[in-house]
Amino acid sequence: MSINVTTTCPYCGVGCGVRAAVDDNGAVSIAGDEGHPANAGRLCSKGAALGDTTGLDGRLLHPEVRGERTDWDTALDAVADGFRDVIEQHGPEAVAFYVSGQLLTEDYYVANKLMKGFIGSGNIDTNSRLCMSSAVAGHMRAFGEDVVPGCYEDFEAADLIVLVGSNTAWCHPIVYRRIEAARAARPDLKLVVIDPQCTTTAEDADLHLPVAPGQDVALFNGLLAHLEAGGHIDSSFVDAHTEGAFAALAAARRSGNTAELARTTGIAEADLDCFFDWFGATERTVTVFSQGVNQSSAGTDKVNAIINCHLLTGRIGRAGTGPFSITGQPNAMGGREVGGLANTLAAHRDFDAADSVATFWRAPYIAREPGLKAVDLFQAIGDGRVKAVWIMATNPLVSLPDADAARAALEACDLVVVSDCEGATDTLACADIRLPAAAWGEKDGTVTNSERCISRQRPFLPVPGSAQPDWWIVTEVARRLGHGAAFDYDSPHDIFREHAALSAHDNDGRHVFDIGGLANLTRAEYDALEPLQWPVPASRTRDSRHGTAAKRLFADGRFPTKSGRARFVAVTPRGPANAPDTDYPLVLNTGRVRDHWHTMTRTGRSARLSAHVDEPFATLHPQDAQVFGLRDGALARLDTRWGHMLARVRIDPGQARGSVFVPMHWNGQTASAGRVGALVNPVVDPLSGEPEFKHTPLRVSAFAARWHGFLLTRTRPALTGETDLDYWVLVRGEQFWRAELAASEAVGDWGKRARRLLGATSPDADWLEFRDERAGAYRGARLVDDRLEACLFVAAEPPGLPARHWLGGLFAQDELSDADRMALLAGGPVESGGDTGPPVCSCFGVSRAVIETAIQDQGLTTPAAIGDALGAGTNCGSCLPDLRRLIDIHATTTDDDANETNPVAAQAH
Ligand SMILES: Nc1nc2c(c(=O)[nH]1)N[C@H]1C(S)=C(S)[C@@H](COP(=O)(O)OP(=O)(O)OC[C@H]3O[C@@H](n4cnc5c(=O)[nH]c(N)nc54)[C@H](O)[C@@H]3O)O[C@H]1N2
Ligand SMILES: Nc1nc2c(c(=O)[nH]1)N[C@H]1C(S)=C(S)[C@@H](COP(=O)(O)OP(=O)(O)OC[C@H]3O[C@@H](n4cnc5c(=O)[nH]c(N)nc54)[C@H](O)[C@@H]3O)O[C@H]1N2
Ligand code: SF4
Ligand SMILES: [Mo]
Repeated sequence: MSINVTTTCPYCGVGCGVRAAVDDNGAVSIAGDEGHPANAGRLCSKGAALGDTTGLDGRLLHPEVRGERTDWDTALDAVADGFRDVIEQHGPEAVAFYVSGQLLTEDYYVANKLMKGFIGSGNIDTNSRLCMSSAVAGHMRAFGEDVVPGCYEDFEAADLIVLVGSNTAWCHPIVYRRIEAARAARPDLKLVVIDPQCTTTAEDADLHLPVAPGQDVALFNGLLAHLEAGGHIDSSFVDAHTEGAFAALAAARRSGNTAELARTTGIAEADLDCFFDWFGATERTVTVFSQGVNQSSAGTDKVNAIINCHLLTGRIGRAGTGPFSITGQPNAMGGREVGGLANTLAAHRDFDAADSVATFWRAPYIAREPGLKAVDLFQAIGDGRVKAVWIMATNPLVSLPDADAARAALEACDLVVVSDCEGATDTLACADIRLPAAAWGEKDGTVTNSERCISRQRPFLPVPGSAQPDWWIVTEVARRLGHGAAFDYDSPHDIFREHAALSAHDNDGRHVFDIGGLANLTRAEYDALEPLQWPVPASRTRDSRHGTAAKRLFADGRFPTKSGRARFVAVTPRGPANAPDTDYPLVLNTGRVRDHWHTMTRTGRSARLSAHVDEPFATLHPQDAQVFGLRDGALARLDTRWGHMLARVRIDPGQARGSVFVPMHWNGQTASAGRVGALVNPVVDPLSGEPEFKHTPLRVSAFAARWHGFLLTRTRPALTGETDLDYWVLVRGEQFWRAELAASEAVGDWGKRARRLLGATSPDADWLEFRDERAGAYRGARLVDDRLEACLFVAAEPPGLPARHWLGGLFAQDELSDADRMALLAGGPVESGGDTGPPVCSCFGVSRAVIETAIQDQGLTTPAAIGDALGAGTNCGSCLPDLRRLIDIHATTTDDDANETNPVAAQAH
């Protein structure tokens, strides 16, 4: 029987609605939900490829205790006994949960309730500490509560959009599509991007301000002083609804004149003037900020420096205005609602509300103090203060700063429990107990997106093996710890109602987060729940749930502080915690690429998503590359005081001088030395505890490889044991796995090694081989019944290797022709035009070469024309910025210039 549901995308905080269908053969198809307010039917490349990620290959399907597969009773008893023993011997502060913005609100709620209400410790923290905690702290200081005042429609209503530390085009693509559409409809709408590097987002902007890393506070203080000097103060708003303006302005004036500011921020004076003038003159201004702001040792101050400018101009709570913290994970917001951060209690209440929450929960041992924040928590695990930890829906051994120290901490910990959907992750490798969690498509519950919109995630696939949803697992452990009565839930619906009721409990309008109007939803109403924005207090009638009441908050100028006024915060610029020095002269900046999600456990399953950027890379400015002797496409070794890695060099004039961008996605399962988290300084913002992922002093040198190579095999190759391979990276292809390889030591006998790597040890294997000892080249291929099974190519330098995409195509063939066999040994297609390179458009697999040929031969000058000719860019639109760049390149340069570096692929920041 076929199934059709509407659900929500499990990736970014845009929170797009998805229509998922399963046909009679079990095939999954995915489309955008036209009815969802976030996306109105659109999906980005990641959302569109969700169907590629639901397979059961590699899933964790059964509980395991110390490496042995077991049943749930045994595993749950082991978790409960382990936690109980530690609590009895060492107290509740010796245990902890480390959870995730990828849990559903219902999962999150029970985990938080168990730790803070029943185990009685504040030690539950979440990966939102690495992501949103500076925004949370900034909101609390300015508004008295963690509230995002605006909504996505404000992007369409604005006349000026300022994106600060946000690569929106790649990380919040559907919001970016909405901005693009608004700009097309109203060319007067101006876009300013503030980012040290010229990202895809920045390339499209009317004005790009390449701020020196960490200097956003100076920049926004400069803006605040300029707004005052230019007479742009909304005095009636400031007088009636704010406090602290005097001190904030005094601090801002110290940022100096434009010339001084240009020196601190590294931005040209004329560009500063232009930005200040636009901001001053434009009433409808939205300032969107993301990780370039939050992930900083001055993250909270950056947030308040931005909010100050909106308070001074009274631009908040009205259409087209406001500071807008855009959330990363699908349920970053829901996690904050339930109180999943160690320094909040529950339902936007702090620890001073402990008695009230304890009464509601009937909690015997409510925590009265904040617990350990993520980085401190792992240090406490490392030094033995925390002896048992349960990690859910996050992969900290890849995503934490100083990730090798985090690994040492887990290795030394008495009891490590990990709940995950995948069978092999870096974190699971350290787990004593592994619990199989239901994945997206199987789970049931709610998430809240960046604009406070609560949406349902609905199941459309059966839960496989013995996997169980996270809420069930937590509840079963709670029962075994003796708290059955408080965790007597039959379904997420029961949990959601309790969560909604808690938000209204003792509220009386003091907390904006109030969804009391949903506390009595019937099961059928919960199942049919349409996306809606909070607050939804009980006083709102059911009919007005879909109204506009919740779209913008603070419209009446009342804020949830004690005085009812918003607070300016006087902030003083300070640079990043550690400046570069002679040993580590560069700065490591880390972040994301368009088609991968975090530690790649999900997008790494999709061949089309893996094609856009297929290796860990380090992007350098051409002059830095020259200084450090690095060539485009070569391998580099990156060292910081905390760790090292290997990455493919990309040279890009859009990269800030002195700064090196590296993506966060590769992990110990997909690369030998690609975990950038191991290099990141674990210094944190003193208020929020958020790490400085964007700024670590770095040294870079060429990696002297004796040979380079790659292999393609139908089955996933096991490379973790090949210790002499300094560099390997595993890439998912359509019908094969590819591994890129390199090493500093020569291989004695390639023939023997190749047979082992390709699984052709039996003497009668159908084996093709070519060697050129002098050139250092080797090619080997294994065939089974004339079908290509595996092949390996080795050369002294990367350019000596054949094209990957052409070879990948051979795996689609049931039988190799003689010409194909020849080509395999020759290391390239015999007829020309056989290879077109990696795709720019992942939806239709259209490569750069094909697009460039069409631009030249057919004289195409717009992305729409490329779409008509080739289909590229007509589905999800994620590649539209890339298409515009290719058009620009061909309008302004000759082919030879354009080929010098690879601008499309190089824009991977
Ligand atoms: N494709 C994709 N999309 C994602 C994700 C993903 O993994 N992949 N993850 C999601 C999550 S959880 C999050 S949190 C968001 C993150 O979304 P973004 O914050 O947009 O992404 P990042 O690449 O981490 O960083 C954004 C930019 O900050 C810039 N930056 C660095 N230092 C500074 C500075 O000092 N000042 C300023 N102004 N900018 C600076 C970087 O150069 C970078 O371009 O993306 C979400 N969306
Ligand atoms: N260097 C560097 N590091 C960073 C950042 C950066 O910019 N630079 N950004 C930081 C940010 S903003 C974030 S949000 C983090 C993200 O970092 P992580 O949270 O560590 O990354 P994910 O890969 O999303 O990990 C989610 C894990 O949960 C599993 N999972 C998925 N769904 C479920 C489920 O329903 N239940 C359970 N139990 N498991 C599930 C997945 O298989 C995966 O193993 O990374 C942070 N780390
Ligand atoms: S923008 Fe893309 S990744 Fe984000 S929610 Fe929408 S479809 Fe998912
Ligand atoms: Mo995030």
